[in-house]
Amino acid sequence: STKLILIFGDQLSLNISSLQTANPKKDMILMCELRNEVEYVKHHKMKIAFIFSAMRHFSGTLSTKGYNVTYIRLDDKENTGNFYHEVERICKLSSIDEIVLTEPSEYRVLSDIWTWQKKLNKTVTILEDDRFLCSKDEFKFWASGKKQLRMEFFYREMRKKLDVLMTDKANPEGGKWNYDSDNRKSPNLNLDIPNPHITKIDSITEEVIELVNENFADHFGKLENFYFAVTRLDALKVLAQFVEERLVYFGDYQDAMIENEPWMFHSHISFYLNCGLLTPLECVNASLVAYADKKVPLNAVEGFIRQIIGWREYIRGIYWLKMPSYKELNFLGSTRKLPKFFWDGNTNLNCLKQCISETEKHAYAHHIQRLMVLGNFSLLAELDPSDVNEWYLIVYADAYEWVELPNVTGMILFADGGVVASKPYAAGGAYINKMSNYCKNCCYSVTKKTGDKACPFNYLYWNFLNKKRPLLEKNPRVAMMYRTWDRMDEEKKTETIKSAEKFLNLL
Ligand code: FAD
Ligand code: DLZ
Ligand code: SF4
Repeated sequence: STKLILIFGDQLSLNISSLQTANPKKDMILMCELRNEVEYVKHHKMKIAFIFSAMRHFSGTLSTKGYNVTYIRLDDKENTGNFYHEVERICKLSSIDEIVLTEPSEYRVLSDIWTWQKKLNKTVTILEDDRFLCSKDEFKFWASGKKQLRMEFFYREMRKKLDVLMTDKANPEGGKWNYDSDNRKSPNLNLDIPNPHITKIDSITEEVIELVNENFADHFGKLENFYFAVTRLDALKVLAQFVEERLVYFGDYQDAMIENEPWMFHSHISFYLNCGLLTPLECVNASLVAYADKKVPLNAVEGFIRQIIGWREYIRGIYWLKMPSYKELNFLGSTRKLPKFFWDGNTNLNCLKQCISETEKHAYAHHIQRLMVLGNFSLLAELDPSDVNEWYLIVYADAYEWVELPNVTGMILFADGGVVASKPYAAGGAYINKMSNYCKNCCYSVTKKTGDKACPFNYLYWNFLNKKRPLLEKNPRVAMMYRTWDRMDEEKKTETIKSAEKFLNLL
């Protein structure tokens, strides 16, 4: 019988489970560029170009390997614009007995596929995505019966299971599971930060950039600085360069931010991990080799590995454990619409301006910018979770709902009431000032607490805690802050709330 194997834009891995079932002589592979996928949220121009170019390169690789690939381009006349209708169209044109696919990464797409078998009257086989190191069932098993789902404990299980950085079955390398306390160095302006890896644009990417400019000119983001690897070979080069040049300081400066230094000592591999050009274990192993060769310290390798086998897998586990209801959560009842400056960077808050303009330029911002600047602001300004989720899904080239949603709803907005984070990641300007040099070029004063010149984070922080008191007071990790607030004199409290209300009303 003849199978139609559908490969999604984030399944660009030769060893993906669906392809392993393929008989290259008989079966058909289908990949498609779809208006619906590009426009259901209006993705960043650079993200669309990256994914389309990587898809086109991957389909080329498949053809070279002898597979029979049907690749539907965005501007193909017959292109219906969505997965179901493309599959239906191919089924009408060719004699297909069965549809086979590796489960899509997003609930939105998976729940649609559940209806296909009936509509098409053909067998639709959905295979597990074994590119992740922890299966959905394994995560459910780990989560069952637990009151709290803390990443740290999940991570330790993963370390043991994968036998990574272990001295024996039970004990972690160096005696500690986590070296985060070493990983909070303030930025040092004399740091020699390596240049990022920039992949040369080839004719395929050039064509795609033109296509995006023609079709999606009104989408957010710039397209002038295309730097992405679009093949596995080039993605491996990005990884190698990271391990060689940046990993050594990955831990030390993990939380540091410097104006006009978007890349810092991060790895910039999330794009490739998430679309399938790199595998998590090969990234982990590359860092372990550097550690074995004594080129990088333990706090760097441990920190890096924790992000990949810990955070990344944990976030995906939470997504599948909690969907579809997770998407609707709004524990704090926040309803403010996203301010316009998220789209144009036109704000006087220098930290936000920097992070937004870098996002616009690169479809990338590093973790602490997403968390402690953009995320912290979204939390304190009580922005509507669905607006914030949509923004993050649009603007980052590594964003797919499975990874974006738990980070936004759980990690930054506390909209899940504490599934992912044990307390809201709220902070005043002092934190941003400690970890960055943004405040030096800001028209607000980070040391002022109230009034027009004061750093908005300072009064928004207390205003937020005060307003959400009924929901947060019982949390032991926040209780101390309420005692500090209660000790403040009444005049200062009134000033704080007045400043916050004035600022928020102008948003
Ligand atoms: P590095 O700092 O070098 O980290 C190495 C790798 O660890 C990353 O490539 C990534 O695969 C993984 N990782 C680290 N932290 C996380 C995390 N919290 N969740 C999942 N994986 C993690 N990451 C995405 O891949 N897609 C997203 O849409 C996304 N949205 C985010 C939204 C918010 C509000 C926050 C706070 C974080 C988000 N992250 C997301 C996580 C993290 O910020 C990015 O993975 C990281 O910035 C990517 O850059 P890098 O490859 O240089 O990461
Ligand atoms: C993100 C994205 C975009 C912008 N375009 C496509 C596309 O045209 N075709 C495709 O197969 N995939 C695309 N993707 C990635 C999909 O959103 C991703 O495959 C889903 O998240 C699968 O659940
Ligand atoms: Fe941001 Fe406040 Fe610093 Fe300005 S002073 S950069 S608003 S933290």
